[in-house]
Amino acid sequence: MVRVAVTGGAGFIGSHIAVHLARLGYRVVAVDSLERATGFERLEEAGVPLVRADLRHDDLPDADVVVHAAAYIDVAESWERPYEYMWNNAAVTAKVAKRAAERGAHLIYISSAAVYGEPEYLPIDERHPTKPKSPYGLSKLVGEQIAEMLTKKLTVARLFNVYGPGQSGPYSGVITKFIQRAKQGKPPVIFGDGEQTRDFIHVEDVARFVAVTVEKGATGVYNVGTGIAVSIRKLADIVMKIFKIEGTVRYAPPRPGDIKHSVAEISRAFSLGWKPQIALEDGLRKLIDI
Ligand code: UD2
Repeated sequence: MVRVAVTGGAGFIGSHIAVHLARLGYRVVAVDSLERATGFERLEEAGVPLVRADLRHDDLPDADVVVHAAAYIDVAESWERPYEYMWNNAAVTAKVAKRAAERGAHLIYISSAAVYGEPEYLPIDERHPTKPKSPYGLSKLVGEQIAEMLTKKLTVARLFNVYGPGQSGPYSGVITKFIQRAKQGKPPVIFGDGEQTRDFIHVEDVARFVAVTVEKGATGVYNVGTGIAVSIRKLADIVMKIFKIEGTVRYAPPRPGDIKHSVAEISRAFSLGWKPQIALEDGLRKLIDI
């Protein structure tokens, strides 16, 4: 039986990946420091074992496939704590990649569209220049590069804006923020004019993508998005409609350092036989009861 270790396995994205792979019959172990874990209950419900390990200090459990999803993810915080971001995201990836290579394991590195920085053209394909705009983006890019140096059995998944059940806390994205307000009957707060666009991908579609790469042993760099650009204003309209929110959207000053547009070119991921299955409205509706 194929053994899979998912680092950050008790986090938002990692826990969805771990549970999905376990349901497909892989022997999954989640590895997590529990420093910022939010997906602990999801693992428990699905019966996925958890190893408490901080990869800055501890070793990785033995496995045939390593999904490396452990990272700090807050762009703003990365400006305050650049050293911690480089250590936890980039340096730890060096350790994970070396151990994976020594064991002949397939490494799937969960990266971010943040490696691209300000888009030079749209949609963003995998050949787009990588010029991150934040220490966070740089830490993920250096993670990619050191992993490429250390192992050939590598898949890099550059995730666009991920949402879904279990995203919570101060590090959550715009969808979670809008829904948290909607649940209190409050309209969304839009930073800037709301004309900025993003590519929102459901976390279960991300998990399905990872499963395809595991199953096929597919290596290389892949964008993981939907290929659909949605403006923040349109997102606000959809959330207000679904939650039947009265009143009007509020506007606040633009967030410093924000990029204007982001949308993925996803034909490479398509070529593996994967495609996103959850349309944005359906994904949002599924969050109503949670
Ligand atoms: C996402 C990732 C980030 C990085 C980046 C790559 C999240 C949480 N962050 O950042 O880790 O990978 O993509 O490009 O997934 N906004 C509002 N109102 C709010 C909150 C946000 O208008 O209450 C706007 C915000 O100004 C931005 C857009 O919504 O224009 C998306 O913001 P975000 O924080 O969800 O994600 P992003 O794209 O900055």
